[in-house]
Amino acid sequence: MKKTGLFFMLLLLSGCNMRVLNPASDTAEKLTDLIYLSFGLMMLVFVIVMILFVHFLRKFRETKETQNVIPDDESENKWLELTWTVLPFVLLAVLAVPTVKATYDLTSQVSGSGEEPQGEAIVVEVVGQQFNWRFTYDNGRTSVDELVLPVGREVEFHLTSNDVIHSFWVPNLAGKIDVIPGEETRLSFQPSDTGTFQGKCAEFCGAEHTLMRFETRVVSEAEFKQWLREQ
Ligand SMILES: [Cu+2]
Repeated sequence: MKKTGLFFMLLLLSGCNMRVLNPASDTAEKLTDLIYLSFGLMMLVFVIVMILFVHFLRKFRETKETQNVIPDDESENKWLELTWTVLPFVLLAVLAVPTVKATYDLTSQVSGSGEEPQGEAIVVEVVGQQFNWRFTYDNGRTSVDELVLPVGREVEFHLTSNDVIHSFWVPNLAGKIDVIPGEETRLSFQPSDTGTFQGKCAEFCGAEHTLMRFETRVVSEAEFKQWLREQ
């Protein structure tokens, strides 16, 4: 018990910085909102259950008077039964509607329709291989384990793998997307903040899977243009 208390204390003091709760793109923001919504609902259920739990513990505790009393057997209670049938439906609906909506939005954005990206979007070809990431830009500039993106511009990734299945993930910027040999998957988002964000492979892919990390730098348009010209 003491150890658990200490653990939560440390967690609190660490001011824990969770990447998925620190969105820096339009897509990541939607995902973070969903996490908060489901967490909020869970807490609501948890608190209500705990209050009822303590209430019943007190109400039905054994006292001198009730020691030898066996309460009446209640066979049904229409209102109670309705409540615990309908309430979960309501909770699930509250959770399901925004989740399905966000999933549709993101999937149409992610998998694209195979059309060319609209207007201003920049395209980055991504190749995952044991154990690094290679990024190729429109103008032929390539980089390994270093992804540079301009802030406020839609980016479209075309991803494929040279060997086994990997998964492309920058928690601050978007959800995971599988990177599959012989196939092209797509992902797009618009970074909203500048900064350096860690990306990683999120699918176990071999001995050095944990080292399959890359750095994502979101910079100003001018810095991005300059970086593109280098090399
Ligand atoms: Cu991998």
